Amino acid sequence: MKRALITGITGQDGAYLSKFLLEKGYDVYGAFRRTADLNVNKLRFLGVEDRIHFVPLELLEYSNICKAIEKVRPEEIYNLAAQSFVSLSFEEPVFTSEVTAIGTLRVLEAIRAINSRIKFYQASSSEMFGKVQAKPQNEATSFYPRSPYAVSKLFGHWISVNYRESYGLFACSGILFNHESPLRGLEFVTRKITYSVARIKLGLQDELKLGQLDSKRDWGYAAEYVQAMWLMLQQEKPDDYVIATGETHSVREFVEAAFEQIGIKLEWSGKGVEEKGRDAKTGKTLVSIDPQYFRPAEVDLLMGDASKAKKALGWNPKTTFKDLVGIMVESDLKLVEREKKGKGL
Ligand code: G4F
Repeated sequence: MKRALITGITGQDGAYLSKFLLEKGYDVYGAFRRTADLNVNKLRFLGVEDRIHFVPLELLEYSNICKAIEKVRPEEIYNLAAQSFVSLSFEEPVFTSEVTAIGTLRVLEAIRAINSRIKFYQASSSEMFGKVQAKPQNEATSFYPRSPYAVSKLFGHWISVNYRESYGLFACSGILFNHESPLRGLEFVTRKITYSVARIKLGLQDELKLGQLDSKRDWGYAAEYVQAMWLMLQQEKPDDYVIATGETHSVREFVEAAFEQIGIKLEWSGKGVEEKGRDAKTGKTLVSIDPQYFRPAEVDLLMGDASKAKKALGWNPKTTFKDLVGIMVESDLKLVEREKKGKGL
């Protein structure tokens, strides 16, 4: 039985990857931070929380990472842990860098010291393309990060490449474009939208307040993206791959599609911070702008070209943008109904 160690096991990707690896017959070890409550909600949602071996691991402590690796003796390590909220990285740039950038280096150093045959997956991000230098973006596109988060991810990416080239580590970097699901954190725009739409439908909320409506993202389905992580580590040689759908949609389009799911057509009026989205039938304001959600520097457009992954890994995204919105709204309608009855998740 192969052993995999996953950092960031309690997040969206950690949960989907755990389920996927368990189905492949892996023994899955999940790293958790002793300083935070162990929140297994996402793992429970997928019905796998009882099958994970939890190990304490703190990315800020080198010796702690070594202990976890020595104890687990994994064949594969998936480094998914990060301070991954772009907005927060402007408020906490030093912490973000310590965890997201130097944390990755600590894991690589520990692998090099303990067992350089361990295969390593680094969760890189399309945010590294930032102010994009080409459209669509692929593995050859120059990076131009626009936030402390993206700069940290870029360090994690290059240090993984560097350890592969310098020390022969089997280190792969998956440059994943935005990937969403019912397990996405509520701080991210897609889930904030679908959860709010469900609350509006069930009469628990009047309005949804958002920031930049015209940012465009390449949104895929997270459950499919974790398969690509595993596939990268099963290749003969380590390499880096862009994982994306190849389609781009604005936040505005996501909002419109989400309201359509509950039978509401939105009509827009006004400009800038005065813009409103109204129910075309009733005229009721459902969406407005709150400048607190604007960022000091924005990434305007992301659109990935995953040709390399399609060819080399045989990976293909299947869920369409419309289906993704549908899956998320439907799941949140069920969740909010339960919450309304006082049952929670
Ligand atoms: O959902 P977001 O916060 O995701 P963002 O910044 O694209 O980053 C996510 O995807 C990356 C992959 O490219 C990951 F690396 C990263 O860890 C994270 O998972 O924001 C998407 C867009 C932005 O342009 C933002 O300004 O939505 C815009 N937006 C508009 N109103 C909002 C809001 N974002 C959030 N979070 N909340 C809003 O109210």
